Amino acid sequence: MKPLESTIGRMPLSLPVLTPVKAPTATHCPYCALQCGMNVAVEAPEQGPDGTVTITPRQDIPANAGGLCQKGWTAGELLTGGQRLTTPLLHGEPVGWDEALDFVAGRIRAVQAEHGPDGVAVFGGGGLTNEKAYLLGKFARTVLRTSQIDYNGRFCMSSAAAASNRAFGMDRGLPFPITDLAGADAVLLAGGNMAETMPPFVRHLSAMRESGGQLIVIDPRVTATARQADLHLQPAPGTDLALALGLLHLVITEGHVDEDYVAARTNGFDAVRTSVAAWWPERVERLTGVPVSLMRRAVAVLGRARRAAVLTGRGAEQHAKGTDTVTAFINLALALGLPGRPGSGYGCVTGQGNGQGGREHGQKADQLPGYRKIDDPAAREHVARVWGVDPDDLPGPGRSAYELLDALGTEAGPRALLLFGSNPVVSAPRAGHVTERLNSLDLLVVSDLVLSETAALADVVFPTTQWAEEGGTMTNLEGRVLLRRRALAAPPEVRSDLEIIQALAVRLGAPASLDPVRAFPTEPREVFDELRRASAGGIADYAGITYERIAAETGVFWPCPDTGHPGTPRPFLDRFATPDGRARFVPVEHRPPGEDIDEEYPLYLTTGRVLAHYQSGAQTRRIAALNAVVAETFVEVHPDLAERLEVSAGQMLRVVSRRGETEGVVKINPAIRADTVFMPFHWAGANLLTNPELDPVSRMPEFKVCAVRVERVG
Ligand SMILES: Nc1nc2c(c(=O)[nH]1)N[C@H]1C(S)=C(S)[C@@H](COP(=O)(O)OP(=O)(O)OC[C@H]3O[C@@H](n4cnc5c(=O)[nH]c(N)nc54)[C@H](O)[C@@H]3O)O[C@H]1N2
Ligand SMILES: Nc1nc2c(c(=O)[nH]1)N[C@H]1C(S)=C(S)[C@@H](COP(=O)(O)OP(=O)(O)OC[C@H]3O[C@@H](n4cnc5c(=O)[nH]c(N)nc54)[C@H](O)[C@@H]3O)O[C@H]1N2
Ligand code: SF4
Ligand SMILES: [Mo]
Repeated sequence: MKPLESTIGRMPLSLPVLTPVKAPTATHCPYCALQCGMNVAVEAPEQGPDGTVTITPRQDIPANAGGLCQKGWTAGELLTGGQRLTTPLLHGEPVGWDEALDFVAGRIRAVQAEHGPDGVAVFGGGGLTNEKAYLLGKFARTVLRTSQIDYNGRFCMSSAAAASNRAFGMDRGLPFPITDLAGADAVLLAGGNMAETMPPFVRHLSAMRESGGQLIVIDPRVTATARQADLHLQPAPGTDLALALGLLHLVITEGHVDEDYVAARTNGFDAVRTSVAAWWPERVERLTGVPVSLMRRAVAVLGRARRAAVLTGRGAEQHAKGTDTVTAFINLALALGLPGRPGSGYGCVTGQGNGQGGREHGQKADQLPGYRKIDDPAAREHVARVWGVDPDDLPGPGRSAYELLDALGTEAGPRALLLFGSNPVVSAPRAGHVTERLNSLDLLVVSDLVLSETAALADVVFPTTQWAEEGGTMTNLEGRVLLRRRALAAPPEVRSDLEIIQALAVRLGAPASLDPVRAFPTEPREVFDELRRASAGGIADYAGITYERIAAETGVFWPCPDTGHPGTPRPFLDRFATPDGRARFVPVEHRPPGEDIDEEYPLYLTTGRVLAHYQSGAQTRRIAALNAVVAETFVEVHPDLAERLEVSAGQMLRVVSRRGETEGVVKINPAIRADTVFMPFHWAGANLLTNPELDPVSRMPEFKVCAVRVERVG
């Protein structure tokens, strides 16, 4: 492994040559799950970096209908600048593809000869197209035959997914079109800050408010979204579960339960009714800090609403009790009779570009394509038949994302890692420890478009194509399958992830029954046609979706079992996806965070996002216009805390947790709780502090709350 400095200094500086495919091309933003539609126009000179890419919003995609955020507007900058990778790197040195691929294949063979198939692990991402996610899972299970594959979605919406599966038998982020929100009388948003994380989303909430609907936001901070709310409930971080129990208690005592709906469409309400009896409002106020009067007003708004939605974001979900917290919000929605009613429901606001599709097609440790379970014999049989392998040869479930990273290089853990589409050195919890684990590997291979902090540690880096240089499908937060289209050619020495997977399969040799070239196609459409067959009959059934239909119909909602089927915008209207068609109430209990504050670490740290930057920042920190907005990490503190520490805005603050320490510029904000500090995770630092305690069901780490102390620097 090479230290960061030695590889960065030798980044290849050759610049891409732009060749127009067709301009403008209708495609979608490379970043978040809103998947805003955009037109990409390319003006391409024969040579050099002077080509310009112009991005304008599409009007025909309902999620953004003419809007984009600043990340979308500036997304073209990484296509043309000198910031991207343009040749493979071997120990930091530019090399040819054959040399890099041969090296990787040789090392994989050596590691597996010594440590068995599970000696090699794969880590994927929710930003990968459906085709990439699918082929990566197939490659891991059939060529590497490893059980050790998981992805960054585990850090994202996995708690909401687990809770939705438990309650509805299906996890489709929003089980209704986003435009339904405009017609609601009330929306309760727990732990989401759409004004910064999905600005065009706010149009749908504003449309609701303009026609008399009310927005209720639950967030410990007064965010840009909370400022637009009719009611803002500001609980202590990590106390949403108690708050949701308290709200349901009030729904029951104030007579707002939709008894007919509960009787006709659900099971298990009696146990939940009993379990929330002890969560009277005064007790909840003591625990959460939310005044009883505000809880009552929120319940009155929800109880009055004819149509309403309950939504959760990462703020409520990224906790060691995230699955139970989301379950408590789903119980609330069910008691009010919302899920499966036209214009109403519960939804998780999915985050990454393909956060929805990325969790359906088999890059998850416990999963096969079509949202099938890898330990289900019928699922194994079906998928093995499509793949042309023996079901007994498919590995079983592997480790979840953090557990996988934590095991790397250990006696029992994998010795090699292939990583596609994630930057865990910045984004994983307890990132200092994760970096040590990555450094202890015999082989680290990273496929990326830029030299991310994680790529900088790799033995081999593969430079990969970006969104506007490739085709494929992305499934947005509504479950609508969309087409990513190629607007320009990639630089000559850059290959797509599909090409990289095929090249490795050819070198490693697929099982005897497979021809690696045909089993791992590089044309996205060919991969998609196989994915359709692999998903057929599964929960996330894409069998009837074709590229032609997506283009003609501005997206198709899954499940869509055959080409004559219209797709399913609202899957729960008649029945839920459970065996008896009824939704399940599940009793849950509040518990404190994995790590509570004490004398030594007296403050809560919570982490999240700012508008101008995306995720680990690997892409957006390389875009000048976005760095001009926010250039460095910061620590948001209440004025009272700043006064006690004798710091003022712009000075440096050290933040220390049981796992590590970091520094950030002081930002004073009277709208944060005085017992809480906030840091964005777009720069290395915040995650040196975070607590990797995992949710027992979803294996989601506790990103949103840990105990810290802060000190003035100098
Ligand atoms: N600008 C930008 N947009 C993005 C992304 C990005 O990195 N940058 N990433 C995309 C992705 S992958 C995702 S997952 C989404 C995430 O979208 P959001 O869920 O909106 O994002 P976060 O900022 O992580 O968290 C939302 C809010 O949770 C609050 N919060 C913190 N702790 C708690 C708590 O205990 N309870 C409650 N109720 N709230 C709490 C925070 O104050 C924050 O305002 O954004 C997507 N869009
Ligand atoms: N403290 C804290 N930590 C968090 C969170 C939080 O709220 N707080 N949020 C968590 C959440 S919700 C998420 S989703 C994760 C995300 O964190 P990461 O998984 O690190 O996500 P990105 O920064 O998007 O990393 C994607 C990487 O893949 C590259 N890339 C983009 N597209 C492609 C592609 O098509 N192919 C390949 N090969 N590479 C590509 C990008 O350049 C980038 O380096 O972070 C989590 N970490
Ligand atoms: S909201 Fe999301 S999809 Fe839309 S432009 Fe911004 S980052 Fe891109
Ligand atoms: Mo995410």
